[in-house]
Amino acid sequence: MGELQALIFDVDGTLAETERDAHRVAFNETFAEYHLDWDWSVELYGELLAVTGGKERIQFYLDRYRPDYLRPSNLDAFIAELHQKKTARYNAMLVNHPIPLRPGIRRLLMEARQEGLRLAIATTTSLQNVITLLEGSLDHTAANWFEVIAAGDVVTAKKPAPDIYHHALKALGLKPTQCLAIEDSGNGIRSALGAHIPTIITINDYTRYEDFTGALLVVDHLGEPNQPLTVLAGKVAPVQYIDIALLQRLVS
Ligand code: XBP
Ligand code: MG
Repeated sequence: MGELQALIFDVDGTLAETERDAHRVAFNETFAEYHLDWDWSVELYGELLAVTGGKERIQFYLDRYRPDYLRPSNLDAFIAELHQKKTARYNAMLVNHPIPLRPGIRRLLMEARQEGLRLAIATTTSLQNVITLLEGSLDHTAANWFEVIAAGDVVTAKKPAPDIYHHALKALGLKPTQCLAIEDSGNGIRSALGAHIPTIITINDYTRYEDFTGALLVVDHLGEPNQPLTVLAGKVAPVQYIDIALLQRLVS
């Protein structure tokens, strides 16, 4: 394997717990605004997360759970409109109430920058959502910390397809083995491994029982000196937190 040159981060569930209390709420508020009797409970949303991408998730919900819904003839355009409104609500929510980053994210990003590692993002969420999250929760300049932000509809096939990671690799001009992906979900790891990028997983409540076969390491979070991580799978000597030296060792 080549020496580690870049870290590629997933966003939702990896950088911050954005799904349950932000994306889900923004979807529901939008549905209410349109007087739709669609209400995504915390539990149902866990099932809907099987499909990545907000527009694709709405379509999946209708197909799977609402055969009764009388579809308008321009359903795709209607879903796109709903999704645009949802994105606006999500962004307003994050500006007013920034969501904390998960343990170890800020520390690892700072260390990566210090060590001269390149940074990128590969996500199925919309670009504006990523920028708002980074600026509100990390630093007002943080969108510039990432050389590549591969997001949303920049590819047609979203995760678990490998396209978004291929896109990021091409933009970085790196081989997969020179990179490491940090993901939180089964769809995420399938996408990264599909592009042959070694991957570590930080689980969360929605993803903890998913299939992470092929992960270099599965942990509950990246850890901090005062908040040790728990290793769930993978061969690694006992550690309190994941740092760049450990990531270098993992990929070498
Ligand atoms: C997670 C997703 C996204 C979000 C919603 O993305 O699947 O669809 O749930 O965002 P990630 P949009 O790859 O970062 O885990 O509504 O903007 O699609
Ligand atoms: Mg994710």
